[in-house]
Formats: sequence, C-alpha cells, structure tokens
Amino acid sequence: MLRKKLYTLVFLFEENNVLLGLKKRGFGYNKWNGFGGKIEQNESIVEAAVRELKEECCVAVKHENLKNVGRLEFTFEGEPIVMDVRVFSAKVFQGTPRETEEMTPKWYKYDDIPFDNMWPDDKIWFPYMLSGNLFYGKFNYRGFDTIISYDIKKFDSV
Ligand code: 6OG
Repeated sequence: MLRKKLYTLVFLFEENNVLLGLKKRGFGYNKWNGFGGKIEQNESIVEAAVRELKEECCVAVKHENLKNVGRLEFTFEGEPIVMDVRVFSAKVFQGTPRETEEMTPKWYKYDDIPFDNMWPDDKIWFPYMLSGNLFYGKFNYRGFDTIISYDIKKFDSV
C-alpha cells in the first residue's frame, strides 16, 4: 500500500511575474520552486500553506486570498510514499519577499522561468497554472531527474 503525505506549494503573482524561491537546503536543494512544505498535525492544508509561505519568504497571505490551482502526486520508484502536493496561487498578499534560511526569493517574468533549474515536472504543469486551468498531475520518478511516466488532466475542481 502506498502512503500519502500531504504538502503545500504556493506561488505569488504580481504584474505578469511569478515569485520563485531557490531552495537553500533539504529536499529540492538548489532548485527554484514555489513556497511550501509538509502539513503538520492539527493543521489544515490552507493553514500550512499560509505558515510555510511566511516561514520561507516572510510574506503574509489571508486564507481567502489563496486560490486552489492544482494538485500534484509524485511517486518515486521503490518508495512506498505518494507526495500529494496541493498547489495555490495568490495575487493579494502583505509584505515584500525576503531571503530566509530556506529560500532566496526572486520574481520571474513568465518568459524567463528557469525550468532547467527546477523539478522536471514543472515545465509540464506550469502552462496549466499560468493559463488559469485547474490541473491534476501524476508523476512517477526514477531518482530525482527522470520522469518515467506521467498523466495530467484539466479539472473542474480538485
Ligand atoms: P519540504 O521538504 O521543504 O517540502 N515538491 C515538489 N515541487 C515540484 N514542483 N516538483 C516536485 O517534484 C516536488 N517534490 C516536492 C512540495 C518540499 C516542497 O517541495 C515540493 C513542497 O512544497 C518531485 O518541507
């Protein structure tokens, strides 16, 4: 049986720019990604999304300004775990992104997104997020660089 672990991933948007963070440690080290992490016990998914965004780039967001944009499921060959990642966007937030021990934040124009320095799945589902289509993607990895198989669908709700 595969065990599911829930994660959050938040992207901020401002004037055709998306905020990415360069991960300074841990899982996804040296890759650009959104801001997020594991959901703690007794915490809702949205509460975790708010907390992780604050911890990782010092930006506050209100629950009602987080929009569901998609869901990603990652499996890694030989690992009995599914990473179930809930992806959110926000256009309204408080504060200026600041570097933390975990992330170096940077705004990117849609044409300049550094896909070569991101998880390989990102270039497959980012177009859905940027065009406002809810998506549900499943990716099966061998190691951390190779996607063996994947499936992605547009969704009415996640
Ligand atoms: P912490 O270990 O920092 O949470 N994450 C992924 N994001 C993308 N785009 N692709 C992947 O491909 C990912 N695997 C994990 C989920 C890890 C953070 O990294 C995201 C979390 O936001 C495999 O607590």
